[in-house]
Amino acid sequence: DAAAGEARFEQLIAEDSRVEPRDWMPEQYRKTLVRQVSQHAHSEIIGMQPEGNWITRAPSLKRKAILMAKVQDEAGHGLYLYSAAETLGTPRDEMYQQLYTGKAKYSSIFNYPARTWADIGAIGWLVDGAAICNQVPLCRASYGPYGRAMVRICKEESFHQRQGWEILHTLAHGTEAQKQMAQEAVDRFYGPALQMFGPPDADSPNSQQSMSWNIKRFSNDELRQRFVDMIVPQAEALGLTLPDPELRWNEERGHYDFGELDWDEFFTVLKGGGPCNRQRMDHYRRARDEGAWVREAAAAYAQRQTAPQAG
Ligand code: FAQ
Repeated sequence: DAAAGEARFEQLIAEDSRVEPRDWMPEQYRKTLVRQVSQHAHSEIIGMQPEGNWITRAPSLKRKAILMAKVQDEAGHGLYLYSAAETLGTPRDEMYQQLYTGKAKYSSIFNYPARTWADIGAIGWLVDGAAICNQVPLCRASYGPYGRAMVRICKEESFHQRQGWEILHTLAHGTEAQKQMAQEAVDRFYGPALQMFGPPDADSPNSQQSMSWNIKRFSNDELRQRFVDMIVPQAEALGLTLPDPELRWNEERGHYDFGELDWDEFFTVLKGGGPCNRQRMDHYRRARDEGAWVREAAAAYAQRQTAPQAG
């Protein structure tokens, strides 16, 4: 009964064990997870667009093959995150519909354009880097299917990050113009990448509850700090600078201090006013509309396979 289910749920959380699809869970826990996991899935799917833009223009056959594989990985991540979200009882079509109508969010970062080849490097290094920082703790999320999906996703993201770092390293050690292109890409993506961790803790309405349910393990600001601490030495190794005059080592805290981010810009992007929000959604809707006949044909074929044969 419900009381026993609730007690067991509380016990699972207290023991830091896993909640599985058939276990009783509070409605709000279920809702929080569907929100976070489906928005995470949408981010992977929309996240294919900035890099997809460069597949036909990658500077060599080898780089093209690598980029294609990376973008395909993002599609795969989206699909298994939708599968994880489905175990919570929301049909996949409903989640697609929420993205299609603009009701569901996806990560702010994918509303920025990839203007140059160096941006592909910056996306790999900073965007995948931020994704790993945020997602490694999610491997321990209390909801089993989400945590398990994260394990494989994180392995692939680590490879993606090295791929981006290597693009930037090559450019940063190339001609003056290439080095400048790499620096400009880092200048453009640094702030938006730091905003992927979400609003500051004081403006993060979901954090506290998600942390008490062991979905999130660290607050938005804690993970943002961890990311800054990680990328400063990496930027030095690249020979590039991070565009923040307030960035400096704080001996007392044992962390890097960094300047306030442009939160007005962040909330504008969340409300649909970023540089590419419109383009990303138009493209998604067009692809979905144009692919409708494929889904219908596949469904009709599947039905014919299971229906009793005539004659
Ligand atoms: N963009 O109360 P909180 C990737 C929303 S990585 C847009 O702090 P929460 C890999 C938030 O949803 C990117 N919206 O929320 C890749 C909430 O609104 P809601 C995806 C944001 O959930 C790389 C409101 O603000 N990663 O795709 C953002 O506790 C390269 C209040 O915020 C994930 O989704 C934002 N940046 O914490 C792919 C990771 N930040 O839903 C392709 C899993 C916050 O109430 C190429 N998600 N909001 O309407 C999480 O860890 C959490 O959901 C946070 C937000 C940390 C993102």
